Amino acid sequence: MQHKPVLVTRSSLPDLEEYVKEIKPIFDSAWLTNMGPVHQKFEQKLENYLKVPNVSLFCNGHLSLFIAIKALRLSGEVITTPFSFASTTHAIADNGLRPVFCDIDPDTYTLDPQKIESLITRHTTAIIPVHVYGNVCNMEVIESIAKKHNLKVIYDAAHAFGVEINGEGIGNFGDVSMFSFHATKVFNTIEGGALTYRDKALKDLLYNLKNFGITSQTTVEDIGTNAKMNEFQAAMGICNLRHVDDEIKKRKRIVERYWEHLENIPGIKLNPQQQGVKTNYAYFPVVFDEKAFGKSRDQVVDELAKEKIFVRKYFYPLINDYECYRSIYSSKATPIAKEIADSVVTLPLFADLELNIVDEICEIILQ
Ligand code: T4K
Repeated sequence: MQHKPVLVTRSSLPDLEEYVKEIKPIFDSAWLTNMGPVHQKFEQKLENYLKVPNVSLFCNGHLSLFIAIKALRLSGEVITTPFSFASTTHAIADNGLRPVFCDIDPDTYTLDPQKIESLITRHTTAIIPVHVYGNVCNMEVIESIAKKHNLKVIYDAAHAFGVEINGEGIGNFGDVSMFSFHATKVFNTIEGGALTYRDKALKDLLYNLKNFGITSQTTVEDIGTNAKMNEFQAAMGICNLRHVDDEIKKRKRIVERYWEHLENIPGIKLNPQQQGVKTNYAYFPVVFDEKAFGKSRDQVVDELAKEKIFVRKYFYPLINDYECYRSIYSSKATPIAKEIADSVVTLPLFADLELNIVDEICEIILQ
């Protein structure tokens, strides 16, 4: 085929002139970081866009999740999903806590709430579910379990920027939600992340924890870290926020095209459209049932690669199969997650992906 290599995603960028205009005041003032005026302006704009009362910005999604866990003073065990990016579990383990893996729901790939309660022990202090691919977790059941057992809930909403449920911003649920603004996400600040939460009292603590725990020039109250979003990242965020709705519209068109080709094909399972959910079309996962489809996921990946289409197996391997965890855990304990991890690919999806490339991708898959 005549096209350039097609990767799983491609960062959305504003026009160069637009970004230059946005960073000009940073050059004029020489205030580059440490929660400057652009950072503050962006934080407010995000509160509006995400329809949440409080946003705190960070240099990336991972450190924001790490700090959320620290801020809630969790201890002991945390129930989470193995079907995610490394960040989710690493943030728990790096806080000195024990991740406890719960299996996932076979339709949404999010934590299966029916399996949570049997994993709760007297050491459990929190649940960290993931809105994986932007699919919304069963928050009602998760939060009723949390309430019953007095557990905190932190949602890893890295994939869920702009997602709403029944008109409400997804960042309003649980104790805290974490968003990633990495270059590969629907909305990016180059690198970046944010926490959203209803409890205003968290604001100062989060501010201090991302700035070494410093509370004044002569007081350091906590063992914090450096996780501040700088002014150039915030400026990129302000620019990209102007265009994100258009980007999501373009993604929708691509997703619809994939559906036109791949719906109702035996052995192919597409990502569910959830009722009441305004989605952001973050990823396009496809699960292959080798018996019904006739080819395995890995064969499909290889065939596409021959045509310079480089899909990704998000999220394979499962986290409980990672070298750094597998001596303590077994993926046999989470069989549904294992099955999905072994049979899923995420197809290329980004705003400027041409529809004829989508047609080609589907043609190769269906041949
Ligand atoms: N929780 C969840 C559930 C997550 O998925 C993530 C991140 C996090 C937490 C942590 O958030 P951050 O700390 O990252 O903010 C990528 C991303 O680096 C990572 O942010 C993301 N999840 C994960 C799912 O994907 P890789 O190692 O697969 O990225 P890489 O470099 O292979 O890039 C993938 C494709 O993206 C490339 O083939 C082309 C495109 N790309 C990449 C970069 C770096 C661009 O177009 N521009 C770029 O600058 O992890």
